[in-house]
Amino acid sequence: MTSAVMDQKFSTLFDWFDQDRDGHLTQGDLKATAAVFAKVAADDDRGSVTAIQDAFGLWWQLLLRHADTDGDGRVSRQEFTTAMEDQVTAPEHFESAVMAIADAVMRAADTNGDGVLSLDEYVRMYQALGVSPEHSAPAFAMLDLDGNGVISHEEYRTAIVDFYLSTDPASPGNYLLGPLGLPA
Ligand SMILES: [Ca+2]
Ligand SMILES: [Ca+2]
Ligand SMILES: [Ca+2]
Repeated sequence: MTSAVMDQKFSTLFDWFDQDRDGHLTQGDLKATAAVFAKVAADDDRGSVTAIQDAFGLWWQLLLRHADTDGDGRVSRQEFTTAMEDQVTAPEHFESAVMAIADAVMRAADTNGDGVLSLDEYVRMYQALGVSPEHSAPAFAMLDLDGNGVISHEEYRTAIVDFYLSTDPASPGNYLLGPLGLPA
């Protein structure tokens, strides 16, 4: 199933992953993206870094297998969007490719180790990923579903699931990467 909202979200994700901005995704782009996510983790946090690299490696393998139809090792925006909807977000792949990254990044971003993300921790995490506080601070308030001032592991997972699976244009998880420029 496809929708304008999903296309918009995966197109935003494509732009984020296309690190060399040549309009195609390659293994190099995914490795560079993994390196950006790994920057959220402290230098001595090898466990999180390895988990992030492994999950992006799996993500690339799924794209290569299902999206790179002409076998040139490059994935176009349209191929990416289709493979995201049909394969990467399929139940058998979603945990190991997508949730594994979210879990590792959240663990790494929780610098005081209390199991939840404060506004400071959240904003710092997204700054490492290149998202400005101007976007991440309002997103924090929306993702804090119970309004207790911190984002729990459950709330963060809900946001990730929303972002990847919800076709609702008003879903809070849509704000995960900043404004999507959705049509009014
Ligand atoms: Ca590229
Ligand atoms: Ca914390
Ligand atoms: Ca909360």
